[in-house]
Amino acid sequence: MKQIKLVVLLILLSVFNKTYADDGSKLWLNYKPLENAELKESYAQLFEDVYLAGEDETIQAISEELKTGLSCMLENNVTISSKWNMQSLVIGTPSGSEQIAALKIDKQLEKLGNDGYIIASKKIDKKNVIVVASKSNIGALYGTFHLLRLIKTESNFENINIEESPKHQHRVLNHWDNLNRTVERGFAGSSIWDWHKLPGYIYPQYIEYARANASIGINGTVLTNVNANALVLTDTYIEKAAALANVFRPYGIKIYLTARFSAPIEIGGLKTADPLDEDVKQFWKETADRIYKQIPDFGGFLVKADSEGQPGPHNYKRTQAEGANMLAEALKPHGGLVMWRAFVYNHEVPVDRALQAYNEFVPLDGKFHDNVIVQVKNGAIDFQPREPYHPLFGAMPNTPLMMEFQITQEYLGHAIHLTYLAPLYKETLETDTYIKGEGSTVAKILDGSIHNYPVTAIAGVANIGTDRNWTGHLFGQANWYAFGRLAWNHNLSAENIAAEWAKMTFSNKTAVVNPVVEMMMASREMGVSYRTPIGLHHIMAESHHYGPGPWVTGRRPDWTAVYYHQASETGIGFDRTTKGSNAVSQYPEKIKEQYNSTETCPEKFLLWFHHLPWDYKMNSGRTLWDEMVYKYYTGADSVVWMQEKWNSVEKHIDFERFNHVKQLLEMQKNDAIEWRNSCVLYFQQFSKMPIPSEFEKPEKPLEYYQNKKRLFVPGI
Ligand code: BDP
Repeated sequence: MKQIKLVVLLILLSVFNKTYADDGSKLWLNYKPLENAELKESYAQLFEDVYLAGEDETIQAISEELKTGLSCMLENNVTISSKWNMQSLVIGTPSGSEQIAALKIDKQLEKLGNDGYIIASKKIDKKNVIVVASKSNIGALYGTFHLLRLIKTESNFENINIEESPKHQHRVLNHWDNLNRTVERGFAGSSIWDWHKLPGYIYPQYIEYARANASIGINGTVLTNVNANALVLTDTYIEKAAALANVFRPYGIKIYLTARFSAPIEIGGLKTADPLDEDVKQFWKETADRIYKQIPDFGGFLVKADSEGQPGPHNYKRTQAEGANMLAEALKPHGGLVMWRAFVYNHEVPVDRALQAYNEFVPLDGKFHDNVIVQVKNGAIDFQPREPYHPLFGAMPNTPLMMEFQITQEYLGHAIHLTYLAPLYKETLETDTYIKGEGSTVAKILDGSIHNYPVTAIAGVANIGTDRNWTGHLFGQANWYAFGRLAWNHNLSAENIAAEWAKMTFSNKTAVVNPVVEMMMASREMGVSYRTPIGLHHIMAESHHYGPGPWVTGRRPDWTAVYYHQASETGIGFDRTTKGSNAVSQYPEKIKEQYNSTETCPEKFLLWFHHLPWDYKMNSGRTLWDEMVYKYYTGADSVVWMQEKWNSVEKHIDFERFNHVKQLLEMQKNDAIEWRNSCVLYFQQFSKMPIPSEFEKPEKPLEYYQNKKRLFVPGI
């Protein structure tokens, strides 16, 4: 009680003490004054006068960002002018400025493309300057954000020479936001899109959202849920979406909408949505025309069809390609893109769910129109804490594929657990498929270098809502940030991104950066260990997917846990080998062989591909049962390690953010113990083996955990 009183008192103090209170609302763009006084002084001289060439809305956005960023971080008065006057910072394009044109960097910029840029030390009229230049104003905006990041992270500007260009053309957030402002799998409040007040009212948050995305290179946003509502395609909603598009345009962000396949029936008054029906085609053509009238740079449609009850071409015995192509034809005259999801599965199809997308899509390779890209989740089941890469990557050389990652932590502790996802993203991106010899990583398939895809893209399911800190958990911001950074450049390391984010969010002090990065880097593996070690998957609680549920059974086997873990007295794991469901055979030969044998299958995927006896010997020398228990216990214990790390930063950061994370870590610790106890007790019924004596016994019996109900969990 005493402790709670103290916490409340400290919170009150922090709220009233403006200099300390930080609610995280400014994200990584908080532009606090630099801590290093000497550096601040020298930067202040370097970045006092800016020549910013050009004058459209993007240039205005650059100007605003520089004014705020430089004057806050450097505590100086920055002057920005559109005339060359021997300033020391020069920003713009060769077409917007004689001085930049005179640098003869056109070819270099051309090579970097529209979004690429350079930041380099140059001489203009014999004056040493730092130039941020691009072919386009949007590229100059990206370069400006990079420059501000370099300042914030206290980088060296001497003889600077940076060249940047993105690895994917389309770097997109997917919002699973409904028109009533609920967010499917959203844990950070309501949807930030206030459809009721649009188009009349523009929240400042819309601009902040655009700035944050542009700062990490995101250039597209799908506003609505994949489980779509056809109403968004009516004029009333298009007008609302257009208002958002207007806000985002200066920041280089295009909007996309989700297209409900049955919209011709629901809002078009037709009797069918058959993609080969002429009236249906006409409906979509007119719909596209109506959208482009209001949103001339509309990005296109994202479609979930024939999955989890959503309508689709299967309803008319048509293929996924026929469905996608019909929409592509409607968008084609306007330059729009169809992002067609490969997440197609049905419990009535009598094969392992992991096989279904591949079986459905591979025969259609090359049959999609050139403005269709197929959006594939990182793994074949569903955003699990760990999955092997989706076998579709590499299997469709003639159809551009894009990645769909989840940023929102549906299966990784919602906005309560600290789980840094860049290691998960990197694990998939760096997997070698060997499809064209060694080095044929998933990343290289996505960026087009393996199959020469003409369109390249990557999407992340957003974790953003109306919470003051945007993502519920402050560290959720790091996942938004890391997704953007990797969408721009998949070669960046998870660790460097974490350090960059920590510096921009908290401080450049090593006493902060080091522990924060260590926590972040360990957090995903920890989350896997206390939930689904050794390749276990889909054993979470029903519906909300937050806590443990290895006991979940039900009508649809593909939505139960018992279907996936297959635990019995003889062993545990899903046999996907050539003797089982044969999912291994969807992988290229080399990978297939590796996964098919227990000798070579990485232990992290063992129970994903193999059903093994409880006394199977692991590399550690332990039995499978002991190893599993060991993982559950050490995983849960490591949250305590994380708490200690976090406590070490207390004296270096503001109380408000410190306490926010501290409270959540305590919840995470208790949840991790619940996962551990539930799973160990549940599986022990089958293994009938003891918990090794070095570990404390679970406090409560299995029934206690089975009966624990969580009500009104958000995000459903
Ligand atoms: C699952 C989610 C569900 C989504 C579905 C999807 O539980 O809410 O609608 O993915 O991606 O992970 O369509």
